[in-house]
Amino acid sequence: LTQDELKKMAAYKAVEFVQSGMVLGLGTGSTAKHAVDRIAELLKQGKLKNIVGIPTSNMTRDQAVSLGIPLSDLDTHPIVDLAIDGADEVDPEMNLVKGRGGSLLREKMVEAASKKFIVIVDESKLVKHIGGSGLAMPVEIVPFCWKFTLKRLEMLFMEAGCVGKLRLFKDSDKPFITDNGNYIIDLYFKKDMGDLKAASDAILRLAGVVEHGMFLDMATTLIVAGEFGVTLKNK
Ligand code: DER
Repeated sequence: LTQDELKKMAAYKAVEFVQSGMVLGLGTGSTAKHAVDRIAELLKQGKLKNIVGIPTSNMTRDQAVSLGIPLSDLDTHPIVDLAIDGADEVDPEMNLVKGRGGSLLREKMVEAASKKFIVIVDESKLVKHIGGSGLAMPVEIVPFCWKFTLKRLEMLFMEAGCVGKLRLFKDSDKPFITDNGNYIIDLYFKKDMGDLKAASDAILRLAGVVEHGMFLDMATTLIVAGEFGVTLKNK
């Protein structure tokens, strides 16, 4: 099975929990894309009715529009019944790293407003503890004096050997711009960042920081697709 087939399996399993009449948080990324496709398919087949989607990015909004999924937003639906989204890393407590696709702010707003949040991953996303993989920990910041903010973020995690990099558009030297007009600093840790809640609070205290990619204590269900099939775990 290819990684994409595993992602599709996890996504389809999650959509089994969608009921007619729900307000759905529609995630972003290559795994969530399959869930959005599947929801549209069931709507077309009449197996699902009266669904309203709250997209977590302009990319997902465009996909949902092209598939005919009715859309709304958090202003109209401040409470979301179920959100389905992927993740870059998942630890045993279901803490997540998200945002390597750049949509972390709207994802976190939608998923924090959701009564249930199903995370769908292939097994490659499972880690012992988040931020330890040496891969990017995204932080959305305002563009104003971004070098200053980058330095402040690195100093926060000096002991963990943290290095920050301004995210650029693919094959470009232009800074990546999020759906919200902000920049992203990707933090890379050489050592464990320690207590996640403390790290989260410290990052958010920095003026100039908008949001970060640690989703702590937010997921309610984890669906993992691996070579031995699909497993589901509730928080
Ligand atoms: O950027 C994001 O938050 C995405 O949801 C990411 O975490 C998962 O993307 P993937 O399903 O393409 O790996």
